[in-house]
Amino acid sequence: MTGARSLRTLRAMTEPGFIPLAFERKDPEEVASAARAFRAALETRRSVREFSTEALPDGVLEECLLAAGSAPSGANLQPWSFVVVRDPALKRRIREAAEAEEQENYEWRMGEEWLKDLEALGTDEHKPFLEDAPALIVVFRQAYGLEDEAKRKHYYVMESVGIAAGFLLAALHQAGLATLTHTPSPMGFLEEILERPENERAFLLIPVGYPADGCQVPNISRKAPEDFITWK
Ligand code: IYR
Repeated sequence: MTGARSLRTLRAMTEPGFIPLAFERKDPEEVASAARAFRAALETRRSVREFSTEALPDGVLEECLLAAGSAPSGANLQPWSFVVVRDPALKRRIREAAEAEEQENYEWRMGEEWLKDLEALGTDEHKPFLEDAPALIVVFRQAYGLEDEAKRKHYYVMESVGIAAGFLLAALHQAGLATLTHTPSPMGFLEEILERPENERAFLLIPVGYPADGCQVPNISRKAPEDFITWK
């Protein structure tokens, strides 16, 4: 077999059974302050739509992708793959295809109510960030597994890939990078341009980089705790 090892191969190489959990117990005060610090760090994340073309430090994307790949998943089948696009010609093709879809989205697919809901974000069909950002991470979900050309069932794919994407966004933010969660739907063009296998569907397109000088973001607010948390 060439290329990546299949999950089945990895499993065959792994001793069966259980191992002790590596768990670092924090003091109660430390638990609360760690939670507060992480919350405060995440709260400063904003979706960025104006990127600088500045390059990324070496190694950062790999670290963040490893963080994403550590997410929990249905039956631990890890039904995701990530493609990092840095090649300017590929970024251009992706921008052109995304803008073609978005043109139709804004023109007729989304409808009045949707367009009104987006007004505060100031978005339109132009997506220069797809070329400006030094990297685009395309998250794919694997609808089923393909090992040695045999199909294998995957479980809770949306949940699993959503969690991995959340880990990725948090890791990139914690590393000091800006991101956008972009869904120029339908996203089938990403499967074609990036020549993905038949079991993969584009899930999310994440431009990554530094904000452009003078970058502005919408002045939005977040729900009050009582509006989204219920204690019983
Ligand atoms: N995909 C379009 C429209 C869009 C839709 C939602 I829902 C957003 O939160 C933001 C944008 C675009 O990216 O412009």
